[in-house]
Amino acid sequence: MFTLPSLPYSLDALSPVISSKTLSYHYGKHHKAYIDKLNNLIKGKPLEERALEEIIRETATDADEEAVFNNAAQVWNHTFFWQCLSPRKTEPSRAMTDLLKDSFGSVEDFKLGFEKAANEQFGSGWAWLVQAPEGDLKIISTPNAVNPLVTGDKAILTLDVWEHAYYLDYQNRRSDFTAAVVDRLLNWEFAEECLEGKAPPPIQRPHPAASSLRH
Ligand code: MN3
Repeated sequence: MFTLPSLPYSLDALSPVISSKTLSYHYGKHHKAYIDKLNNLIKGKPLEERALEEIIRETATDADEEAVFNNAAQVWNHTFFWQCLSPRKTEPSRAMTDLLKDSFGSVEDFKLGFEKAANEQFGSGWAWLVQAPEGDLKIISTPNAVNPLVTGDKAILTLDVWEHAYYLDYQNRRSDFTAAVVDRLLNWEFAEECLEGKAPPPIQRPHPAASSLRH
């Protein structure tokens, strides 16, 4: 059984950019619901024996397992997303700054591109900073639950742009939400760990013996 990982900060730590009310619903209701649904869907099936990342990769192109994929990927996405946010202001390291300049022209151009991808993702989905297998950084957006485990890229940062992520605080003003998060909450220290491969995958194993979710 998968269990809800603890948040890396308190529910009010991201306020006012993300209110404690939003975070309590987003983490305590939405994220938890994905975990509960996933557990129910894989109960008694071979998939129950697999690691979360394996479940995601194995069901990504299987129309018969669409519900499993959607819930498993959303479990992964949210666990990753919470780590991409920091109550304490962080800045890209020199090495990260150089990479961002090489890929996007400047840190500011990255931020504008990332916000654009987040704002223009039609309907529910995610914006991502990823590292392609060739090593260059890219901005991508994905619909619904799709994530870089499916595209074959390494996730560095993400932003959830499902309405449940911002509607209580910003109503229809998604671009105000994305600008505030990019300006004040992005966790560049976590991004650096992801880039260097030091950050553990969000969730290692599904089983009780090793089921404390790493974050
Ligand atoms: Mn969400």
